[in-house]
Amino acid sequence: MLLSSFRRKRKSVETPRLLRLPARGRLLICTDLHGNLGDFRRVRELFLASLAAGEDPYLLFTGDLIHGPECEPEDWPTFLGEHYVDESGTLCEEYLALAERFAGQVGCLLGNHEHSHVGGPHTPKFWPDETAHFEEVVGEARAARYRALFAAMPLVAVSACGVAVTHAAPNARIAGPEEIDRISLEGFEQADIWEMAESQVLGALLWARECRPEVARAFLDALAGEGPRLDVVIYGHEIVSEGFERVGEEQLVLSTSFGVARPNKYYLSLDLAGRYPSVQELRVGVELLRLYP
Ligand SMILES: [Mn+2]
Repeated sequence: MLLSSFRRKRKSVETPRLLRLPARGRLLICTDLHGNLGDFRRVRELFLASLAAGEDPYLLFTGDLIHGPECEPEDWPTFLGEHYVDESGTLCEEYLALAERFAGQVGCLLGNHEHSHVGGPHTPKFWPDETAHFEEVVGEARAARYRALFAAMPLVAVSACGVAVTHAAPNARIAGPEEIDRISLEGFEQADIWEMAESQVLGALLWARECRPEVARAFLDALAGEGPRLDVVIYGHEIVSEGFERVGEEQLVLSTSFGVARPNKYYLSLDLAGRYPSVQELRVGVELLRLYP
């Protein structure tokens, strides 16, 4: 009996949570947008320009496309960088259109804010319950489409160029890449959000704000499994007011949009056929680029 229910559980894994990126072309990485439609459109423009230039780009968002503030410029806290008004619904529509038109060339990892709609604890960042607020604003029909979109999002991306991508800090203990594919999103609605970052494995991947270098190293080794070696992990979730921060040899925290002043918004542009043995190899002006030069 136990074995059959175990098998059934294993068989119910229908959505791969580990995204394997192409082995060539350009990888563009954009972190937390939180409903900033202007920044989304700027990123889309960069992707389309790269496509037109024949660079064969893959555009990867690291999650938290949605949930943003709605306040007047005079009430805007200065520590949140440039003022904008949340347009999460329109951003979802435009993301869906882009991902459909360029299937296999555009992707998005699940963030803790998307997770709140498909099994995660509701988030209280801008509203007491912004998960309910967002679904109320867009209406049930659109909310159902967005839930289907979020439920299919991968949790981790890997590439042959030595780079992995996560939503939050990779403070997770895994035995191998197959463990990522087995992660279930459901059943966390009642979880305490303050405990999520400490819980394995999903909670850490969606909520952890930091990670010790040796934990990141062990995560990358386990994640690579029998595949190409991984040396670098890129993520957002946390705001870096300067736009990016290198942590040890392995981690790069990147801020493309939310909470950052316009000149400090950075995205990443990588050569998927290249090789990145350390975050020290990521150069400002080459791989680390300003969203608004
Ligand atoms: Mn987040």
